[in-house]
This record gives sequence, structure tokens and C-alpha cells, in this order.
Amino acid sequence: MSAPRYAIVAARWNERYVQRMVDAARDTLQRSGVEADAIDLTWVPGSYELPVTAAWAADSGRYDAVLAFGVLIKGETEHFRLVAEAAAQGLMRVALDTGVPVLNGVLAVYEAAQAEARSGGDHGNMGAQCALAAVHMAGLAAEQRGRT
Ligand code: RBF
Repeated sequence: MSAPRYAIVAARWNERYVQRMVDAARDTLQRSGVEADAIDLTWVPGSYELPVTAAWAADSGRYDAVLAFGVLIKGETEHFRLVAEAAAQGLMRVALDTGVPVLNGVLAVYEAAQAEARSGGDHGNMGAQCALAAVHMAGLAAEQRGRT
């Protein structure tokens, strides 16, 4: 079996927090034995663009899992919730349509401090959590392929 490959798709909005999640994801994947050059990163404008980009990666057949990262911080309106829900549903659809595990690392928070806490602060790092989940799911997907 060929060495596992992972795609990371990341949204530029609130990039400072997203970058920390991407860094933690890379670090955790590599600590799990993934080669640095087996991780491909694609930046997109915002979280709303994550699902189609995840679909391109999943459809390519090159990746064992796709990790999607974004940060939505509530402004004056509920727009952050709409985008978060659209991203979550879109990412789930990609996973179910392709059978490739897609990890949802999109934070939807009320204030920047909550994003800070979840991208390497008091509440851990969503990037590392998604990377561990990605490795787990890639293993399950490989087992599943072995059964069929
Ligand atoms: N994208 C994010 O990833 N995080 C945000 O906090 C965020 N806030 C937005 C707020 C508004 C009012 C709008 C219009 C867009 C926002 N986006 C955000 C961008 C969105 O994900 C997408 O890139 C754009 O809507 C273009 O499709």
C-alpha cells in the first residue's frame, strides 16, 4: 500500500488563527509518521469556499483524508452561522459522496478570544485534534477498502 497522503484546505479569513491550526495539523500528522511532502496545503478566500476545494482534493483520488480549516467570528449579523452551517454541510456532503474522510476544522465563535483559545490556547488546538481524527479515519477507510 502506498504511503498515506493528506490534503489541507484553509480559509484566509482570520488567517492568524487558521495558520495556527494548519501548523498544528501538519505537526501532528508528521508526528504520526506522515512525510512532510505527503501533505498538500491549499488556501481559499473564505470558509464558504472550503467544500468545493475539499471536493477537488477528494475527487482527485490522491488523498487518504482532507482536513478543512476556517475561523468564523460573529460580527453584527448572523452571517457567520450561515457560512459555518454551509461549510459543515458541504464538507459532510463531500465525505459522503466520495467516501474520503473529510475533517471539519471550521471554528464558529462569538469573539476572537474563543478562536485564540481553540487554536493553541486554553482549549487546545483544533488543528491537532483534526489531524488525529484524520489519521484514525484514514486507517478505518483503508480497512474498509480491504473488506470490499
Ligand atoms: N469567511 C470566513 O472564513 N470567516 C469569516 O468570519 C467570514 N466572515 C464573513 C462575513 C461576511 C459579512 C461575508 C460577506 C463573508 C464572510 N466570510 C468569512 C467569507 C466567506 O466565507 C466567503 O469567502 C465569501 O462570502 C465569498 O463567497
